[in-house]
Amino acid sequence: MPAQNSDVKDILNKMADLLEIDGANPFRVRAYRNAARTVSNLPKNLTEMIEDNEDLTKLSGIGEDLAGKITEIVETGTLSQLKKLQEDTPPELHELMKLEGLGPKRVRVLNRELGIETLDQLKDAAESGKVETLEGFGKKTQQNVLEALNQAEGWGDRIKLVEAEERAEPLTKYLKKTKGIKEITIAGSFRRRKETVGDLDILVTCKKGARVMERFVAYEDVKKVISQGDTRSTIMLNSGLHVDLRVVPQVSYGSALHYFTGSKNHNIAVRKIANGKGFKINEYGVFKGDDRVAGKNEKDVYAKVGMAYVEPELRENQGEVAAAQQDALPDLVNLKDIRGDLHSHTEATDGHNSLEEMAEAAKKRGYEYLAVTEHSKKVAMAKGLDAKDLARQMEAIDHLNEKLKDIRLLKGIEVDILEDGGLDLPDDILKELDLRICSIHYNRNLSREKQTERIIRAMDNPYFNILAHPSGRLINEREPYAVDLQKVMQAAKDRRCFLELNAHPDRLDLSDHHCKMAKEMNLKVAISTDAHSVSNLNFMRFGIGQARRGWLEAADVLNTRTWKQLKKLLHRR
Ligand code: DGT
Ligand code: CA
Ligand code: CA
Ligand code: ZN
Repeated sequence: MPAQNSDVKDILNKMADLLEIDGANPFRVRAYRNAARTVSNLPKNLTEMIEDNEDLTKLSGIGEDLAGKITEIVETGTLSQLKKLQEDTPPELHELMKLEGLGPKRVRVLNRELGIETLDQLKDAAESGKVETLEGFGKKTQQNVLEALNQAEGWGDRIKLVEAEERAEPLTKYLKKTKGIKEITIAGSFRRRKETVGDLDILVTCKKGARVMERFVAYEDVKKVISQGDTRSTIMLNSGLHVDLRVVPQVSYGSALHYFTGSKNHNIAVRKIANGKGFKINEYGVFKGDDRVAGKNEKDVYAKVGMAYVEPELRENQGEVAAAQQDALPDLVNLKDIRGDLHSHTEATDGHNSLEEMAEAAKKRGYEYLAVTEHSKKVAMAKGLDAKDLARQMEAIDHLNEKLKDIRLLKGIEVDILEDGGLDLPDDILKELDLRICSIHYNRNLSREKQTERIIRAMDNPYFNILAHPSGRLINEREPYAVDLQKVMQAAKDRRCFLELNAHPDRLDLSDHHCKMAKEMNLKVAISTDAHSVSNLNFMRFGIGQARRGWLEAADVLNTRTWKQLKKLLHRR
């Protein structure tokens, strides 16, 4: 099984972690981290690049040595050097490093002084007060460690939606080749576009169930067959992901799709309504007595019990059931409603493509505009722009816009919000831009009050337009910083600012819950990809999924507007 880009990224990051714990040269550690970042933003599949003999050393931050390692990972699925390092390091040590507030230095101290190798051992040590006695730790750190352990408990069980897509795509392609297969759909949380997925639930219609199952368990990426039957089987992939497969007859397809899409709570609520009307509902159909009165397609299942069709993203039993009975469901935003992207980076900072390449890619998507929003100077590790650099880029954009047809580049910036709530670039350059998105990358550890105040103070600047990735979380990697988002949203509304729903699958920040909160406050949200390459513009679909989970309609989304309309909205006063 050739490795996916995300596998390569994970292995490179693991190398960096282990080297760091080992006390290796920081430059070496950083080289691995940069390479991991490059890989995760690549426009292409590494397997294909290697097959096509493309020169990997042309990629930013990748020399001969790393190119060789990446090739080894892609071809073998692992890295021999990593294996060696892992043998010398207790396996959970790098999990410890991921905890907020515990860098490699501290993990080394914990390991050396207390012999800690696992999360459980760390928990014991922190609970019994041993951690605070260590040099450089103290009571507060110990408390933080306990909190971080709590938060981390859920990680690892669920994978990001993007990774689920990467695993699902080759598998469904493979299954589709089975003779006699009619329908194939991935149901469950995947179909509901949940930001993380526990396992995959694949639903198939086929007359010969056993034939599908034989092919399923023979998939090359299977690590273990957990169960195998004629209508239902479960496998575990090498990555640890479980996949359930069900085969149902065509007459039950709609009901089965409804059942296995879930959520469980949504199903239970629908079943209750059905029962109240004298129907029985299960994965085989809707029944009145012994008669199947619906089941072939999903829309009929809802219609039969007196409900409007509920889009999968809404099926969380969060009010959608009652709304469907009253025919009062929202008309959810669609990918085709989006007229442009309001957050992107180019090779001027840490992106991988030129202005022109990004513009052409946006045009190809049918967009009217693309905002170029590089980091500001404070973010030195991403080569953030100072006022002079920015002025130069603005000129380049003006120049290019004269040439471009059917697409307009917007002159923007992703300006850092400083600790005191100031912005990282002077007003006299900010005011020349088409839009300003503002974000926090440093001083994440302020108290909830201070962080909230800091953001609101930044919004007092009349050039503040959009708060980017508002909570700062990275899914399964970093918790949000402490902040009162409701208060921030109210302040944004009062000042005619907006919030971003960052569509990058590692972020999806705002959460679905916060999207809904914004909608209820009538605060518009920008769905933006934070693209660092042309292919990243495709992340828009994840943002759309999240927005739909948050009940957003086209009118709730800023970038469904034409540039003419948008321009007015961005002009505060
Ligand atoms: P996940 O895998 O944790 O991300 O979440 P789901 O929603 O995919 O859950 P999963 O894989 O356990 O089950 C798939 C669907 O099957 C679930 O969304 C609804 C349905 N289902 C599973 N167990 C039950 C149940 O006990 N009652 C009902 N009504 N539906 C169930
Ligand atoms: Ca599932
Ligand atoms: Ca399942
Ligand atoms: Zn960005």
